[in-house]
Amino acid sequence: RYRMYNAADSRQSRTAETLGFNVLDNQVPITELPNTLSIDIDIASPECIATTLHACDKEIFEGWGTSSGLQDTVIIDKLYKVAMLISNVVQNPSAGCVVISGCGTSGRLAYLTSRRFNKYLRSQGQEECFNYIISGDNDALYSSVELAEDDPSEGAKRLREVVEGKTRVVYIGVTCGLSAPFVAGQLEMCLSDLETFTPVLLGFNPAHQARKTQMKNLNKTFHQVVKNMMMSEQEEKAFILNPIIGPEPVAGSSRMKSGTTTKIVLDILALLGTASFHSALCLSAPRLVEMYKDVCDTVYGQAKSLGSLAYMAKQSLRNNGHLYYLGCDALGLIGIVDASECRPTFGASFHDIRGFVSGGIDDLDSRPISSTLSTEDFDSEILPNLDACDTVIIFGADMLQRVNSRLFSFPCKRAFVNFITDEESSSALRDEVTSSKLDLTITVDICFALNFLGWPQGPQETFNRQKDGGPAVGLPTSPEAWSGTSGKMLLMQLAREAAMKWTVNCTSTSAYIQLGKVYRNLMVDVRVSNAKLFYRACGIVKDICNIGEAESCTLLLKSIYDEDNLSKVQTSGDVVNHILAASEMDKVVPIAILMGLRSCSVQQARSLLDTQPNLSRLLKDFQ
Ligand code: F1P
Repeated sequence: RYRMYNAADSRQSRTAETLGFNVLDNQVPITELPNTLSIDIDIASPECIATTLHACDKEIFEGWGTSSGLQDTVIIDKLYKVAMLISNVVQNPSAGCVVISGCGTSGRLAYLTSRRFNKYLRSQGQEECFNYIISGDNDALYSSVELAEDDPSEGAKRLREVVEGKTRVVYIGVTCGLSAPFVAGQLEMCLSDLETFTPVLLGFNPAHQARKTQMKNLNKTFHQVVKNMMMSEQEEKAFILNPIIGPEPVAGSSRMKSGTTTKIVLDILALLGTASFHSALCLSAPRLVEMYKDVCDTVYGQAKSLGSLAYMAKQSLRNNGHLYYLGCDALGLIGIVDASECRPTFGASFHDIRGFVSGGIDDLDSRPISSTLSTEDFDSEILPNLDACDTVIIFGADMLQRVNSRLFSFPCKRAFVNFITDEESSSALRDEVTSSKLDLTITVDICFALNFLGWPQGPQETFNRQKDGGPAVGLPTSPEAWSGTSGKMLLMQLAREAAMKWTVNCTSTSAYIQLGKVYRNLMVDVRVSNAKLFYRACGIVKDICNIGEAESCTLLLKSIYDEDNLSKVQTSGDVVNHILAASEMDKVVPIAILMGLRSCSVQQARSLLDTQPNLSRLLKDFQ
């Protein structure tokens, strides 16, 4: 298999051009490369899949190649500079704001961060100053609307709306691959008015690997935008935060490592930017990175249990059952996000994996979304129909306390994942009956990851009681220590969120790997829903079938249009037409691959897939 990858390396120059990424230096961007550590992930046991994901995630903290990942001193230095700018905005929210923007997973993390820190500012009696933008608007928070990512002018328009009336804006544009036109349009807008904006670009490729295809409505490439950013960066009027963290465990699946690193970087920036409210915690960027590393190691320290959880999930999906995540607050939201990402990544159906949040979506009133996402919806629509093939995973002790007791009388599988920080150590689990009705319980104890920060004395409950006029026993004694106590809560929440993200990403990815949706470490059932994914799909067909790029593109089009003989209109159409047509079709990439390997017709490839839906197994037979 390693030999296979060496061969793949030598094919990279062709792939690069197909992908339109890097015509100059003929390299596939790091975020699109297959990771050599996960080469055998498709034939690994569930436990081994978890340890492989851990090995890949470690690169976030330990670096990749010659890079030092998140510990890179240049990156750490820039984190402080950007945090200082955020802090200025936090002190003066009427004039300024922080805008975090991105597409897909990046936009979802923008939302989660701004939501979390606005709540925190409110709890400190401060004005909110974090805003988020996601391409495709709020519906894209919980379902993919990927075509919207390709429009730079829409990005600029949205940014203009959000910053109206503000004179100081810290703009953080997230695009893991340094490629999203939606973000490029916003960066360009910021660069044209550096009095108002300080643009920050967050992504995980070296600047020279930024995408080099021409963008519609902008007349530039992303690479040119990055060059302009670099010029302004010399005067500290713009910043590029691009730690190199290595390729994804499933090639190109930026919801995984890149998404997690996005969360960590945004958390650190916002924590340091709001440090005046939790000064007692003495936070530093390297120590925070350490904390997340400890959380990561702790989660994956449960590789055996994570493997069992993913096996349960896979069994449900294989037997046409479903997987449901239930959680409170951000844990619920992260579950919903993970579930929604399985559609574009693995060609999953909307019903396969679904997440629900207790209390529903509380803070989107002004921009409502159209899905049913609350645990009340789960209770009324899903619960009555649960059967033995379904698996329900309850995340967090708070969710276990609130879960509808009827859940325990249905014939489904039930798992409980608890993330222990200080906060929960005292909360007793519902009762013995509940625990005996759980098929699997996983306890992730992340207390120690947090302990090094030197908490102010006194438990949270005591602090709350005093605030409500209760007895003053064991209270924090100084205002700093008080602020530290709420800062401590914030850190616990952020650590739990990271643990949750690792857990659900591992569960769903592992389940789909076991179901054969990944071949070697390539996502062979990716949905072709925007330009980046169209070109990625071409690259996958080309590499697996070992053919030229023109041929791979033709196979993909045949599969998209369900036609062995393509018409002129079909072959000469714009990429956007292919994407629109592909959105109507199922199994576009698997069919194209099989046609390439078997030299067969679209229909024959489709019948093969009907007999053996495990694509990975099918491909192994043919290679
Ligand atoms: C944005 C994104 C990913 C998603 C998929 C399509 O990528 O929506 O979040 O998983 O790969 O693209 P990026 O702009 O952050 O690189």
